Amino acid sequence: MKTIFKKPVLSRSDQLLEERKAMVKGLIRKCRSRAESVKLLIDFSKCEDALAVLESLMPDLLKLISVIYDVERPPTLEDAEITMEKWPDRKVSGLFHEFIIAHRTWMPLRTIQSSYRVAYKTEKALERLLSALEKAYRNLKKHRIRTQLDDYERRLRYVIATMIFLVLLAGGVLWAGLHMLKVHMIEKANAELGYLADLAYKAKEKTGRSLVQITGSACSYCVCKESPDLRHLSEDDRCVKTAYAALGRMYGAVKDGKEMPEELKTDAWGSPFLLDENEMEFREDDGRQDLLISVGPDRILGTKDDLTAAIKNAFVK
Ligand SMILES: [Ca+2]
Ligand SMILES: [Ca+2]
Repeated sequence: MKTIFKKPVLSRSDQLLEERKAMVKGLIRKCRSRAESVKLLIDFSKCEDALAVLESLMPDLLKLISVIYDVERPPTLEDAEITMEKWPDRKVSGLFHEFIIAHRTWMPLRTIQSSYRVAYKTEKALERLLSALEKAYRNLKKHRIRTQLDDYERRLRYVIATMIFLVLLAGGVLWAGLHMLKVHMIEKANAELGYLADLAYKAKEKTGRSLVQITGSACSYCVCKESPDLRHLSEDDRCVKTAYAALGRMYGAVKDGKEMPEELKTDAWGSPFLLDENEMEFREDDGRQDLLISVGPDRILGTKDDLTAAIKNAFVK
């Protein structure tokens, strides 16, 4: 791994190639920025200023061509016109020719406001020429002026992309694992609620008494409303004690007074199951169903992750 991140020491010839590439990149940036200014000035009807910026761009454009094609010194405009037929890329020489012709047409019209059409034509020709030069440079970089630094950067990009992929993959696996665990715990809590609801119904049937009568409360969970955050409650807390007592009486009614197993008293997240006794609470014909409640994953009563199970009525149909 250490060798992957170690920057290579470049030979003298590679150093020269890197300097050439840095020069090309700098010149492309300068030309692009001024080409953008030319376009904006034309858009704002400042054609004369646009032409001045275009002419200031010309030496850098010629220098860019000379560095891309590795010519010893930048050609003058006249040199370029003579030699462009011999440039290795015919497309670039063709576009350069188009640009020069458009520029020459524009020059004598510099003070004429209606020269927009010619100005835009020149600006478009410049845009096409710059794009072709950038493409020529990319091809050159890929095949002829490749150095150990390019291989090093490619390796580095690959390693970083692989690391990002692995981190995302690990994050995805972790998220999926946690999600599945959460789903499993909710299923478990719902199954336990179902079991307890069935038990509560049997308690009513077996004793012939309502749940209000069995537990001795019309709302044994109401005491928990005073401090609905059940995360840090001890076994001695009133909410926990009341919940356990109500569940214990209900269980004992079915199981002939036996103690309720500890694991049945709490949900998948360790909070006590809560009861709201309702059937026949206010009148003989009060048909509201008794409710069993799990405060859910957040362990707070009254939030949207709470789970409930209605207990079947035994008396009021
Ligand atoms: Ca009630
Ligand atoms: Ca909750």
